[in-house]
Formats: sequence, C-alpha cells, structure tokens
Amino acid sequence: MLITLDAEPGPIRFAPNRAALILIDMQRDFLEPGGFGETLGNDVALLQMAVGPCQMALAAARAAELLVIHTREGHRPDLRDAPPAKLERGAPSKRIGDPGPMGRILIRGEAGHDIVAALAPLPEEPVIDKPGKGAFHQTDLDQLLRNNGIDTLIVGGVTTEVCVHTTIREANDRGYRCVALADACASYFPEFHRIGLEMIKAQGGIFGWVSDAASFRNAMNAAVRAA
Ligand code: C5J
Repeated sequence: MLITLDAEPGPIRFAPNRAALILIDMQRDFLEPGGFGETLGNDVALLQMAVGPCQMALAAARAAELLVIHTREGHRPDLRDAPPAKLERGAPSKRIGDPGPMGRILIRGEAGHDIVAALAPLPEEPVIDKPGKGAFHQTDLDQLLRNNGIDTLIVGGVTTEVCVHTTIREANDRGYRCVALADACASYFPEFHRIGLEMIKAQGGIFGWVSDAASFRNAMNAAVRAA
C-alpha cells in the first residue's frame, strides 16, 4: 500500500511499512531549562516548540505501526570516542565532558543525556547513541534500516541546521528518501531553522522533502484506515 504525504516541493508517496520515524536528539540537555543549552545562553523555549509536534508525529507513527527510532548525541564517559577536534570546541569549562547542570555534558548515562519525558522511547523502539552530528556516523543505523526494509525516513528533532541536517544529508547519500517535519524540528536560531528547511527542499528537493506533523498524522490516519 502506498500513501501520499503533503510536502514541499511536492507530495511524496511511500509505503508505511517501508518508512521509519526518526527523532533526533530530543535530549534534556538541549531542551530543558537548566540544561546545557540554556547554560550556553540559548533560549530553550525555541526548541520546546518542537515537542508537541514530535508527540503528534510519534503517536501517529505508533498507531500506524511504523518503525520508530530515537537518537541521542553523546560520548563514552572516558571520552575515548570523542575526536580532539570536537572536544576542543565550545565555551571554556562548558565543553563535552565538563560538569554541567544535569551531569557531565553530552556523556552517556548522565541525566542531561536522556530524552525528554514527553518523548520517552517505548522499550521496543531502538535508541541510537551517536558520537557525531549525523546519526549514521559510527552507528548501526544503516544496518538497522536495511534489515527492516526501510527506504523512507520521516525526520523530526533538534537542531534543524546541525544534527537534523547532517542526518538527512547522510541518509540522502545512502539512498533513503527523507522528509523533514518542519514544526517537529527546531533550532536556537530561528533563521537557521527556516533556511535549513529551505535548503532541503530547494531545486526540486535537492536532498529531501519538507512537510509538517499534522500532514504526517493525516497520512498515517489514512494508512490505518486503508489497512
Ligand atoms: C544537535 C548540536 N543535536 N547542535 N547537536 O544538533 O550540537
């Protein structure tokens, strides 16, 4: 069965059983007041705007029995998987591995590394722990998608211009069709968010499509009805 999702630069048709919803780095340290992102002077309310649309997309994907995948950016406590070029960047004393308000910054197992409660993964939903910005870099995501016959990725998460963009670019080069859900993605910089989405769908969809959570929900409802 193929369903149609309203999107830009044009509608996309895909088989729900070959599609996955992937939510990128909806982690406490990026999103919550008192977290690492806010400590750096960012307005986390801008990122929290994506939580409701992500919840909508998550509920719709679960109802239609899509594969749902969550990612978290973070490193081993001993930092041996973190390249020096990544470790040396950022504000002094607020770098990866430094003590932060919710534990060590971007370290696996720390409270700030967790996904926000509103989007908590179900036990059967894979969580990809990624050391890079892109979800394919040094992870088993590609294997997992291929083993499950996935050819289309529906993407939400933060931040639009960094980890969401990098993941969509990586996926596009690996042959996956990618749809960013505009309102389910967010950035600390609204201009980067807007331009980031423009870049994905430019030139006839140079590396993907852009839709929104309500359109995705409607498409999933249609899939459930048709099943
Ligand atoms: C993400 C970042 N998730 N901006 N990380 O976008 O460092």
